[in-house]
Amino acid sequence: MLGVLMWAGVESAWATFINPLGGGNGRELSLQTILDQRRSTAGQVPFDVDDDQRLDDTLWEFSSGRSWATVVIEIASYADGNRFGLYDPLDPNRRVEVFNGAAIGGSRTEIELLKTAGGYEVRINGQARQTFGSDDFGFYLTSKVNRTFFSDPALNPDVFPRPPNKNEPVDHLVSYTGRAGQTLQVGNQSLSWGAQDAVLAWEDLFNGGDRDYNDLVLLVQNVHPRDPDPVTVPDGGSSVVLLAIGLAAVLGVRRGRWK
Ligand SMILES: [Ca+2]
Ligand SMILES: [Ca+2]
Repeated sequence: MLGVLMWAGVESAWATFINPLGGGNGRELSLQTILDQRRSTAGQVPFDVDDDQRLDDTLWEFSSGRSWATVVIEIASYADGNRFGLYDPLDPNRRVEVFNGAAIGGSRTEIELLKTAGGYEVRINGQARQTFGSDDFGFYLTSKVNRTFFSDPALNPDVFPRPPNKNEPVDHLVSYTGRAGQTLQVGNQSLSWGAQDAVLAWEDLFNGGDRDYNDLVLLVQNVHPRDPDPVTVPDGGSSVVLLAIGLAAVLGVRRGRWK
């Protein structure tokens, strides 16, 4: 018998709470306002930073071999020191920096992934920088005070100190894929924000801080949340299938924690 299993990624079943006041005691623009001011479909197509979150934003894939990352806005007090990049989920210490602390709104970087004999070579603006073990990757943010937060909350060092989600691992990233024909205005650039393009919005403070997710907002084009990879089980694998069902149940329990 040949069983095919879906690898169950650990992901949240519920949207991540975003402070609607926008942080800075209301002096900063909220994430909703930031995106409404820039999206071409504002006033025509509803968009909601809570309801439209991608709940499967822990791991990603490129939609083809080449992608572009653009800084939409950075309004954190750490803005001049936040660094953003990709990490290898097989070894989260294997990272590629896409933007350093000097990046500002409109900064744009090309990312390529090339299959090689030894794995997947990651190139930044044409320069080989790192080799990943698979074509899946996560995103990370290293804050000005050298805290690194990952798109997979399970890797993060902090928990929310108060409700909602008190004592649960902090989700520092909320993500939104776009829709066909939609664009996002970034400075004088009008960039596609379609179904294969994602806005990534980060909270850069340990313990979730003010939970406004407007500290670093990026558009990464030509990506999508990782498809669950089928795992082929060899003949006689029925016990493995049962084991995997048990594992899925355990993961389901873990997932439930992250409401
Ligand atoms: Ca998330
Ligand atoms: Ca913040």
